[in-house]
Order: sequence, then structure tokens, then C-alpha cells
Amino acid sequence: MSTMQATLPDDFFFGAALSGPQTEGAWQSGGKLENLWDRWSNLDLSAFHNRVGSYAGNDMTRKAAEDFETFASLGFSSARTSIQWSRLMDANGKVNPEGAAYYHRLFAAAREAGVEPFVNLYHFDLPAYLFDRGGWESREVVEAYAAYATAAFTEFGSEIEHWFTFNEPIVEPEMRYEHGAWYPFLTDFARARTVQYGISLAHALAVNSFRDLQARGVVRPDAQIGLINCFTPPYTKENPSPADLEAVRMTDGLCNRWWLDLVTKGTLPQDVIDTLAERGVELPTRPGDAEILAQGKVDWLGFNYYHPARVQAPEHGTDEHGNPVFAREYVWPDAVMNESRGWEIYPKGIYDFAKTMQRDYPDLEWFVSENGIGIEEDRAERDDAGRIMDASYRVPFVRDHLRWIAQAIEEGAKCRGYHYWGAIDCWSWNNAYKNRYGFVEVDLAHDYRRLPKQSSDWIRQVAKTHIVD
Ligand code: BGP
Repeated sequence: MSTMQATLPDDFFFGAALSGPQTEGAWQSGGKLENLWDRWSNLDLSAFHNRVGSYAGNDMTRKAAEDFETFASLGFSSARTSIQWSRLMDANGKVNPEGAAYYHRLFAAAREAGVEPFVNLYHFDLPAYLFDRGGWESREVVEAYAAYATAAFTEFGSEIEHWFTFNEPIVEPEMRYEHGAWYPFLTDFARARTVQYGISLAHALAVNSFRDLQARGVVRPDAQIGLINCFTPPYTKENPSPADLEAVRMTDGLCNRWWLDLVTKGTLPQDVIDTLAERGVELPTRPGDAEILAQGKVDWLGFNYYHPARVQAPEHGTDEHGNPVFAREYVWPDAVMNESRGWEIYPKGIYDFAKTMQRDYPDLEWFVSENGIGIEEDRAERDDAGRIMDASYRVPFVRDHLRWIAQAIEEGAKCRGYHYWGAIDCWSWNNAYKNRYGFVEVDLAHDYRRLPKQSSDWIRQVAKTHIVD
């Protein structure tokens, strides 16, 4: 790729990505119920960086108007956030009027500022009482999600054009059920796949409901529905062995093709299901499931990209818990790392995903729904005016990713836009406020005051001119 200036198409959109649980705060007001982040915070605040739990958000509940104005001033025409299930619905599965009013106000504030709200329905934030009823392993919860989605489409269907069912549906099975990293800290591969399967059904039921409500005029005719995932391309070493390629196949199969097949064909990849069965992992299928999954086809996709996956053959076929292991990490000697997050920086991955889409799913439009760089305390470097001096690392990160996007579009990729993650600093799960992503700082010591960083001037210029230099 040339390092020359790149230009993005006129109709290419720029925007911000955020989520309800990471921005709203106000976790005990307006009839909001406990979600799994609130529960974990309540059980063990020490698990969160500097003991900043889920209650923090970034105060967007009070600062929404200001934040959307900021996005508009950066040249952003859209912003994606999520509705919190635990705020919109009460424990009887009825709409909580205060929650509904909150989101009507939020979306109106976006429009007021000239920012189009993109609405996602789920961002790792299961209501705790539904976890207690079996979580995503339970069909009752899958049905409850479909009812919640229907309620949301009905409530906001005349307002919202861009809907998404899930953000990164691969992450909860992995983090909560497989890697033991997030509450409830399980390390059970088979249960993780049951959760993945339950979420897949939930997605398809929601799309079905969306289509039905659109046909009946409840959802606006120009509305579209999609899915967002971290479709991280898996790479392996040079001159791989057949076993290394097998590790790539299963990593790609579980993390990428599973969802891509679901949203383009309404099926799950048979080779992955067969390999799982050979290793004793049976999905809890029921008669009628194939018909449900067949409804899962979407209008477009969101691609969250931070880092590639690099894998190789595992040393052992099972781990200490008796789980099947299909791959282990491959550390590429040339990797450039973001040490704060432990993630490799590899901008070309965005282009490689574009190529995969062109080859395997040529009809589907997509956009980069998250990308960004979180640096610990933004190195605490400030100029005399007190602005965070982040341009030396944030600008090259974004610029290199945008250049690869421009290149892919030139070669025909159907990539329609770019949303930067956490354009205003926000709460990062158990990392809380350790790593900062924003073009705008949130000052926790001064009532969440917003302060533009040095990089904000650069992104404003790019978003307004579409010239990346
Ligand atoms: C994505 C999530 C976001 C966001 C981002 C950055 O996986 O969709 O919610 O948090 O990653 O990751 P982190 O906040 O863990 O640094």
C-alpha cells in the first residue's frame, strides 16, 4: 500500500461507536434493573481497575446533548449506541416507561445535533435475573430477548433506521463461559458453544420480528438490520503445517464463518459443527431450529477491528479442564504491539477482511463499526493548555487503518463508513478507565468534564474532507 494521501468516497460516513453500559451510568435510576456488569461490580469491585465499577459510565445520561454536538463538530454524521435491555424492560418483560422515555430523549438529542443514531440491542449486558434463569443456555431467555427486540422495534420503529441485534456475539461465550475471564468465570468449552448457539437463535428471532414489523408498517420502510462482530482475520506462521491450517480453520469457523454464514445464508457452517461433534461437543438443537436460523439474514454488517488473531496448532488436544483445544496463539516475531492493551496493531487486517468479504460474501455491504486505540492514561502528556498530547500515536493508528480502507474501496470493497470506538473516553469493562480511546478526554476528577485532545483536530479535518493524510 502506498503511504501517499488517500481519499475516501463522498458518501463514506464517519461516526462514533459507544454502548449503553459503557456510557450511561445512572445504573440504579429510572427503573433500571441489575445487569451482569452491575452484579459483578456489586460482588467484587476490586476486579475493576481503580475500583471503578459499572456504575461509572461516562455520564452520558446527563451530557448527551453536549456529546452529540461534539460528534457533529468532529464531522461525524452518525453514532452507534445500545439500548440496555435492563433499562428498557422491567422484570415482568414489559416496557419500563422511564426507560423508553430515556431512549426517546437520547435519540432526539442525536437528531437535534444532526447525528443519525444507530441502535444496537445488546452489548454484553444481560439482565442479571435472566442469567439466574439460565442465561443464553436457556430457551426461555432466547425467547425473552426476542420479546425485548420486538418491544424495542415497536417503541422506536418509526424513529430508527439502523438497527443491530448484537455486538460481538462471540465475546460473551468466550469471556464468560470459556476463558473464565468475566463473571461467572466458567471454563467450559461445551457450555460456551451452547451460549453461542442460543445467541444465534436469538439473533434470528429478532431479525424475523423486525421483518414482520416492517411489513406491517411498525418499523419504517427504509430501516435496515445488521449484526456487528469482531471478524478478526486469523493468520498463522509462514510455511504452516496441516495442523496449523486446521487451527486456522476452526478459529475462523467459530469466530467468523459461524456468524457470516448465519447472516448471509441462514445456516451454521457444517464443517465446524461436524468437528465439534467429533470432539464430543453437541449443540442443543431442537426440531424447528433450522427454520429459525434461516431467518437470520441481515441487510448489512458491522466489522469491529482492533487486532488480528494469529494461531498455530495446539500443543495438546485438551486443556486442564478437559476441554477440546483447537488452536493456540502464535506470536509473530514482527508484531507491533499496543502494550497498554496487549493487542497487536496490524492495520492491513482491515484490508484482508475486505478481501474475504469480496471473495466469499460479495453482495453484502458493511462498515467498520469499531476501531481505535486505548492507551494507558494517554501517557498523561499535556500541553500548556492542559490538552492531552495524543497525536503521535492516535493519528498514525487511525490514519493507517483508514488508508487500508480506502485501498480496499478502490478495489471494489463495499465498505460504507467508519465508526471510531469511544470517541469520547468511556468505561472499558474491567479495565474501567485504565486505557483511554477518545479524541476527547473525560476527566473523572471534575464531574466527567469533556476536554478535546490534540488528535481531535486531525480527525475533524479527515471527517470533513475525506482526505486521509
Ligand atoms: C470491543 C467492545 C467495546 C470496547 C472495545 C475496546 O470488543 O465491543 O465494548 O470496549 O472492544 O475494548 P476494551 O474496552 O476492552 O479496551
